[in-house]
Amino acid sequence: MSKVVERESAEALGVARSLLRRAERIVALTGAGVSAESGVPTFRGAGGLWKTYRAEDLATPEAFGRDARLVWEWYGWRRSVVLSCAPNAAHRALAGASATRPDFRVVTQNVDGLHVAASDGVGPPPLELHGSLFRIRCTGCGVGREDRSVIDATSIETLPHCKTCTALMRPDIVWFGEPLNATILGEAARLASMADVCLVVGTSAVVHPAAGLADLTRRGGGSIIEVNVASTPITDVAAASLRGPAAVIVPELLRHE
Ligand code: BJW
Ligand code: ZN
Repeated sequence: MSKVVERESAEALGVARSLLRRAERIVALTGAGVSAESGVPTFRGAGGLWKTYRAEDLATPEAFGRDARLVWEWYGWRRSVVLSCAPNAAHRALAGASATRPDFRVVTQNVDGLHVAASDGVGPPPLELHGSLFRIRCTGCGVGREDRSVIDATSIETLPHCKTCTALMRPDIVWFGEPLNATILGEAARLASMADVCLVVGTSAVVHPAAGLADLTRRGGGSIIEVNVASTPITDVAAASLRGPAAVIVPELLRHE
């Protein structure tokens, strides 16, 4: 098992930087914590969405089948929160590394679009494992589109409907119990398996299959570097675990990379 080097130890940043310097292929796996300093609520922990809302009532296909209006009301609110947020220094540092290093890819569980906003179309696009708050998809014919409009959740009739077949649209987000897009997950797994370093930022690492990607790097002989304000199931297997806010640590880590 890899030796865990915590942020508090003087070596930690040095070990992480040296791993990154030597690495040819890097995958950055991010979660809600990377957007916390942009003002986007996380899911778990103090102030997390699942403290106030039940995932079973809002983020499952069954919940949408029971009460699509309620689910859309919640997603309308989430969209309005995120629309008032901007990428932070961690998103920008990851976008910069992705644009300048040939084999640096960002894989995110986040649906807030802030990695895409930070990359501004430069470099390979971040892989969004769990979809996007700003894409919607038809429950009838499956057609999808970008959508940033204000959601009117007064009634089922006022919700977004398909321009092709008139059926109800849904958020293009992966809910609990739904499979991830096979092409996106396959590409993420390929990148993680081949990576020399998996840089895991701001995720509680409990939601699968995303949480298993870092292990693919380790099983392929690569190392894990973790950046988080708290410990997670990944901490024990990370070669270096840096404790602190992503917007401070990530730019520091990638500055000379
Ligand atoms: C900071 C910070 C700062 C804070 N700086 N850090 C039992 C065992 C194993 C698996 C399962 C099981 N039962 C069910 C499952 C499967 C299930 C699952 O994994 N459940 C577990 C919770 C137990 N997975 C699924 O259902 C997935 N699908 C699937 O498995 O399909 C199989 C299938 C195949 C074929 C046919 C049918 C099915 C789908 C998972 C979809 C997850 N969706 C969500 C909601 C999206 C909706 C939305 O956004 O509205 O995605 S859940 C939620 O969790 C969201 C996130 O992407 C995901 C991960 O959360 P994340 O990003 O880690 O956030 P937090 O809040 O948990 O953590 C934040 C972290 O940041 C913390 O560590 C903080 O310390 C840290 N932090 N501030 C640095 N400033
Ligand atoms: Zn349709």
